[in-house]
Amino acid sequence: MTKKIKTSVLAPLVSLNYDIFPIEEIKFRSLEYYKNMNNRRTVRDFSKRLVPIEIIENCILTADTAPNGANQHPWHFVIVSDPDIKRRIRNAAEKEEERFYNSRATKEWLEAISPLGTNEKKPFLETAPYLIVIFAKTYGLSVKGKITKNYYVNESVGIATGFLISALHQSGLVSLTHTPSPMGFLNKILNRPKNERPFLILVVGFPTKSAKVPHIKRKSLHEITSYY
Ligand code: IYR
Repeated sequence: MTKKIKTSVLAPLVSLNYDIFPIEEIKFRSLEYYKNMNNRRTVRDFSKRLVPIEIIENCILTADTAPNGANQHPWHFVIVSDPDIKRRIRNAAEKEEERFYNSRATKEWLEAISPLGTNEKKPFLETAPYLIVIFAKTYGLSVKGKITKNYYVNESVGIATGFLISALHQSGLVSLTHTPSPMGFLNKILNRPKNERPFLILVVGFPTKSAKVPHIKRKSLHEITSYY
């Protein structure tokens, strides 16, 4: 037997705001979007050029439109532009990365990332105008300390992060997903509560004029799909 939910807790229904395009236009739009996103590259050479905070805020509002478990929005975004905080994050991240590259990473892992040419030095954590530090709310915590369950946290925060990366790219900025591991130092530096787990650092700004990216290939459709 299905459990009855009190109708008073159901959200009221409103009309869907949806543009109907002719199918040819949908085809065109899908291709244009792909071509645009295919130009996105993860960048590690950031210039010092500043970015108005409003652009970052608009992109974060886009991230907040992501589908998420039980509409709980289990995320928190910390926008870091303060040079002192950026320096503290860089110092802590480089400490972890030194351990990663010199002992923690397996030979297999180091081989897998060797084409990217990365190392333990992370100057971009100070050069880029913004670090958006994304936290996942592993559970809900009210001001009174009441704990509630959050649903599909990883999926939700992953999708929101994807929306954010897409929004930044569509706006004309570049980004880098950076995940020093472990990232617990971010809670301390940024004063975040214990129910929040650092998900990743998104480094955001403009590339330097001479920025280079690794020569990588996307997969072909047949490699990543099957049909029934
Ligand atoms: N976190 C390290 C190592 C690293 C790991 C993966 I998986 C990458 O795709 C890239 C780097 C670093 O940022 O250098």
